[in-house]
Amino acid sequence: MPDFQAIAEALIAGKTDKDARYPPKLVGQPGVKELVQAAIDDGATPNDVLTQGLIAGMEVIGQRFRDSEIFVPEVLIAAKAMHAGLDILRPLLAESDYKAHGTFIIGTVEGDLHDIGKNLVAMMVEGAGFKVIDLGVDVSVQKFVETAKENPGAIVGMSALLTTTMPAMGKTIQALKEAGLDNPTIIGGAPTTQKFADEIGASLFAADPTTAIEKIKALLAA
Ligand code: B1M
Repeated sequence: MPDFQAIAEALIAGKTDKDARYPPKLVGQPGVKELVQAAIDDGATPNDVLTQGLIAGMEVIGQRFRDSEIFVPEVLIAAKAMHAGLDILRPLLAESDYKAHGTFIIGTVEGDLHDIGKNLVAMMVEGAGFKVIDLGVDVSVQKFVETAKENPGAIVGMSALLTTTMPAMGKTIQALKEAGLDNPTIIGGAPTTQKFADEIGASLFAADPTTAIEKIKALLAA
């Protein structure tokens, strides 16, 4: 019987593989890598391993992070464990009839080099079952527009940490409209607010990754 719960628990604990030294209490125990492989060997579909193992674990991480029960390092460690599992699943998912929930383009806007929060959002959204295109930092308006054009319907996510770079979000949304693109947009980052999102015409605002995922899913379901 595939043990999805064990996969989720290993991910939450940040146990990537058997040889990992972290967390100390699980030294020598199988990690996400071995547990994902075991589930596949036991006949589980890649989709079930993804949704009931990896995504289920990342959901717990997201909720604990939002409730300030855990902090950035724990999220990064869990995301590393998630990637150990995804490395095994990715080729299998490509061969199967698995469809991602959608495509999520994300970048830190022009002039802004802060990427810690942006990376967390990218990892959590990927962990929630989306295909993520991470454009990195200091992303030009043009780059966002080009990528949106290449990915019709993809959600365009923008992060900004500086009050001086927030206006680039509005410029990007304006440029998307001028290019005739109707990709939904979501903004976030410490200085941004729902009020600012409304002013610049963003589809969504989220203060944290879990809220971002909830709002994106609700938008796509509407
Ligand atoms: Co910078 N910096 N920094 N900095 N830096 C701030 C942001 C600042 C508040 C510090 C301060 O003065 N108190 C200040 C901004 C002031 C302002 O604009 N009002 C500031 C400044 C001024 C600067 C420089 C201009 C400093 C200088 O050179 N004079 C310079 C600018 C460089 C540039 O970008 N062009 C600069 C540089 C840097 C470093 C390179 C040294 C480094 C960045 C390293 C990196 O990111 N790789 C850095 C850092 C680390 C910070 C602080 C200390 C931490 C930011 C951070 O990573 N937070 C920050 C002060 C602070 O916040 N205490 C500061 C943790 C991260 C998890 O949170 O990014 O908010 P956050 O992401 C959250 C949410 O906001 C949300 O989810 C995340 C998880 O909950 N979220 C989204 C983020 N993006 C989202 C997108 C979404 C949805 C949610 O949808 C798409």
